[in-house]
Amino acid sequence: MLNTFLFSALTTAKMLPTDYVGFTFFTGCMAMMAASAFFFLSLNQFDKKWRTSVLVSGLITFVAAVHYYYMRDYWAAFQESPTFFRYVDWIITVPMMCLEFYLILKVAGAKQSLLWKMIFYSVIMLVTGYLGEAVYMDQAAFWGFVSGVAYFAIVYEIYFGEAAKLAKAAGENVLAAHKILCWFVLVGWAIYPLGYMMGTDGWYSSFIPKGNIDVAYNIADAINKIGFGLVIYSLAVKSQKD
Ligand SMILES: *C/C=C(C)/C=C/C=C(C)/C=C/C1=C(C)CCCC1(C)C
Repeated sequence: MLNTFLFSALTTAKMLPTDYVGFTFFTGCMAMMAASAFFFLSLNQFDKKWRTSVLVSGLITFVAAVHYYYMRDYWAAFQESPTFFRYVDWIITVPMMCLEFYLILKVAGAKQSLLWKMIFYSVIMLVTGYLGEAVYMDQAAFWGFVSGVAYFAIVYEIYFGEAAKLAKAAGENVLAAHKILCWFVLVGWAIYPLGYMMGTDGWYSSFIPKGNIDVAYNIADAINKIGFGLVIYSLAVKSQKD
């Protein structure tokens, strides 16, 4: 028994054809790797002004690819949510997504304080989310609520705050890209709290069906990280043309 367990933990674990969660970890890993290669290999075509933004797109998917490589293994070995790796990934990549907002708004004079404000909100959002999901699971609804408030602070900032004002002053290409990124945050990021409510217990449990939290998170990550990167990539291509 112990031997079989060690065997599966130390070598490639067997995957059942019905393991759809494992499937999303594998495809998620592959998609993040492919996206990173795409962004990195495109860097040469951009001048200095846009290169940093596209580089950050590639770093976001690359950091995710490395975490997916571990999460995929962890799931295969234990059939359990790799919550720890998940949050380590998010605490690195979500601030990098805030950095993308800041970088494209710099042409309109974005200050570093905007960047730090958004990073602050995202750290609160993720630390409290982790507390509810992994530490104080019997208070998941409370911590999820605190996390949700921080999430809405980000949404407010990009739709109505300083970031929104800067976007209007940054020219039509940046404004168009900013608007799409806003949609990613409002709709694409909303999948995460939904997944959280599917995987934890709280007042919402009577109407949110129980489901696998990892499937929701894996789909959301692929949409948001690769999608975000592609918006930045297209903005760079477009701005370089005109
Ligand atoms: C690449 C990873 C991204 C964009 C992760 C985003 C994560 C969130 C927007 C998570 C939000 C949560 C809430 C709003 C409430 C419940 C707890 C969280 C952490 C799942």
